[in-house]
Formats: sequence, structure tokens, C-alpha cells
Amino acid sequence: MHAWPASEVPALPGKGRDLRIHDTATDGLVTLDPGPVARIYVCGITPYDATHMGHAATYNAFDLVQRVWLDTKRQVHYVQNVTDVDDPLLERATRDGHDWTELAERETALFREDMTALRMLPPQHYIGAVEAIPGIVPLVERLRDAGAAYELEGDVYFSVESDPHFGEVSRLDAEAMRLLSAERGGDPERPGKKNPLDPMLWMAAREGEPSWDGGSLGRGRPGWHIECVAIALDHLGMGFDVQGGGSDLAFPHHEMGASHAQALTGEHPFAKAYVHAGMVALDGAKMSKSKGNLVFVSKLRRDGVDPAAIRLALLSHHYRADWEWTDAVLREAVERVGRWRAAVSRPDGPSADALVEEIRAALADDLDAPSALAAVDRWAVLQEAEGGTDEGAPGLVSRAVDALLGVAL
Ligand code: 5CA
Ligand code: ZN
Repeated sequence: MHAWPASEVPALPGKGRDLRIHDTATDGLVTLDPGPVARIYVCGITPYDATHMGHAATYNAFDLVQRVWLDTKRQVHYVQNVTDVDDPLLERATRDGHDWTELAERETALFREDMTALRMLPPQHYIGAVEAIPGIVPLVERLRDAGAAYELEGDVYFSVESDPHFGEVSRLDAEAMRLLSAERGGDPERPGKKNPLDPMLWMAAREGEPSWDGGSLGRGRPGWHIECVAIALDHLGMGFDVQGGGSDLAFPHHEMGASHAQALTGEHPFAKAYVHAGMVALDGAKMSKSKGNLVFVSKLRRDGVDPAAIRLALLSHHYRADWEWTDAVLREAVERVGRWRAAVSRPDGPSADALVEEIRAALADDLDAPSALAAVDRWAVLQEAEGGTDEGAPGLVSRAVDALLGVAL
């Protein structure tokens, strides 16, 4: 699949700091040391009801990871998937009487437009689940042949007991895992499974549903977790730097994915850090497709809201916090972008060298975007109150805000 066009990232004087970020697996901050090419996999959308503010907030967090790394003069190898075949997508297409491929294509196109408008840097590899199927089948066969997977009425399940590290990503107890598994696409109640938590790797063809040639597995379609594993291993390999997504992906998705990959390769870990963004709510409940309490990026854009303001609204919350989308959040962001634009539109101003370092320090410290915004606010207040004589300063602020925060002033 093609991704979306990259907005330019202005070069800044000096060099950024190494990123320290919260890792779910250790529940602590880790300083990443990615070498000259940093590797990151971010779980992509299931393409229906895209792009809501929850999606946008999560992709904003990982865009910041990329920008911090780019500022350390590294290259970034970024991979993202599109879950373009899965139960919820098929259910939605059936409910609305749409062709599922058309629904997926339309929503993926909308997502690309929203990402472009928000200046989110694109992945180098943007891969659909359907196009990954030829690579998924041999992985499932290998797991089965190694005794890490078993067949149940034609379906193939992964045995969680085959990975000694199972449970280390989310660190949840068995009961919590069971509840979340039932809530998030698993089938712990299905009779005949070796362990209720075992997730499906390959689902035998069902009447009226799309299916593909699965070689020795028979016709069917892939399970959710193995899709991301196949794409990540193909394009990044084991031990990549960051596996990213919203906190609702820690279990079962990232836990199972790590175990699939570890059982396949005998290596550990799948990713060096598992990074999770908080959940955005609306009207007191997590913004979710199933509840339908959604605010869409595209709707705001159609209503004439400046994408820079949408982005600032996202940045005004720490990525790990759960927060609520309200009109006030957007209103404050619109005001802020106005103040910042006025401040950088003057020919000179107070020196901004220290400000650039403050933004760098804030982002390198577990992506503390609110502190970065506060630092820019202080410079803008000084500019308004006293001005300054540094001719390069407003341009430098503009470039830093664009390069590090993805906001075009
Ligand atoms: N296709 C899978 C990942 S392989 C998936 O979870 N798709 S999704 O469309 O449901 O979500 C895409 C990303 O947005 C995921 O990282 C998910 O954790 C995140 N996300 C979904 N809802 C919210 C929300 N309300 N707040 C923050 N992030 C969210
Ligand atoms: Zn995923």
C-alpha cells in the first residue's frame, strides 16, 4: 500500500537528546539507544470510523518519537499496518450493506488525508493485512510444526505456553487477561482450547466471508496478532526499538504478538520498548467505534478548523494520560496557535536558542509535549510584552515548532 506524503522537517542547529520513554513491559522509563537507524512499528487502523481524535492522539505520540530521533540525526525506519480484514471491519460492512474492500479503501484514503493534514510523518512501509497473507501462512505453518500451535475444528490456535516470556509485556494476572481477551477479540469461552487465552492464528474459511489460500492450513484468513508480527519481522526483524499503540493494545495484542515472534525465532525480546498512549474519551467514555462517541479529524477540517490547532489540542495532553475531548480543548488550541503565529510574524524577538533546548529536553523526557508547549508560550509572552532584537529568533521558533512538534505556524 502507499502511505501519504511527508511534510518537510526543517533542520535545527545542534542536535537533540536521546529519548527516554515509558516501557509497559518494565513499567519504567528506558533510555533508548537505537543506533544510526531507529526501528519502530506502530499498529495502524482497522479502517472504519477513521480518523477519530483517539486515533489522532495515538499517532501524534509516535510521530513525536520519530521527530525526536530525527533531531538526533538518526534515520528512522517506521512501519505501520492497516488491518484491512478482520471481524469488526466485516461486521460493519455487513451492517451497512457495503462491500468490505470498498469500506476499507475509503477509510484508509481518509486516514491518509487526515495524517497529511496533521503533518504526521508517514511510515516507509505501510502494509495491509491482506497483502501480508502470503508471508503470514508460512509463519503459522512453522509455529504449528514446532508444536507452538494446534488445530481446533480447522482453525489454528497459538499456544501461549510455548513462550516462556508470555505475560511479560502487560504483566497482568490470569483473570485480568481472561476478561480483556473476551473484550478485545479473543474467545476464552470456546471449548477445546488448551488455554482459554490462546489466540487464533488462522481462521478456517466461513460461509459468506472472504478467504485466501493458506497452503497446508487450508483456505481461511489470518488472526489479528500474527498479522502485525509478520509485517514487523519482515520489515524490521527482532529486537526493534519501539512497538507502539494505544493502551488498549497492550493486552492481548502486543502481549500475543511478542509471544508469537519469540516462539517463532527463539529470540527475546520482540521489541526493546512497548510504548502505549492513553485513551481519549468523549462524554465520559473512551472514544470508540463500537460506542460511536466519536469526533472525527475530517469533520473538524470540513468545518474549517485549522489542522495546526487540532494538532496543538493533541499536544496539550501528555501522551500517557487518559483525557477527555471537549470544545474547550479545541478552543484553547485555536487561541494558542493565534498567539504563536502573531509572535513569530514579527521580524525579530527574544533569543530562542534556550527555547529550542527546552523543547528538546521536554520531548526527550517521555515525550512531555505539554511542557514543550509551555516553553513556547513563555517565549510568545515575552515577545508580546518586551519583544527583542534577535533577528533570527522568530524564524528559529517557527522551524523548531515545525520540526519537533509537527505544527506549521
Ligand atoms: N488495527 C488495530 C491495530 S493492529 C487497531 O487497534 N485499530 S484501531 O483502529 O482500533 O485503532 C488504531 C489505533 O488507535 C490503536 O493504536 C488504538 O490503540 C488507538 N486508539 C483507538 N481508540 C483510541 C482512543 N479512544 N484513544 C486513544 N487511542 C485510541
Ligand atoms: Zn497491530
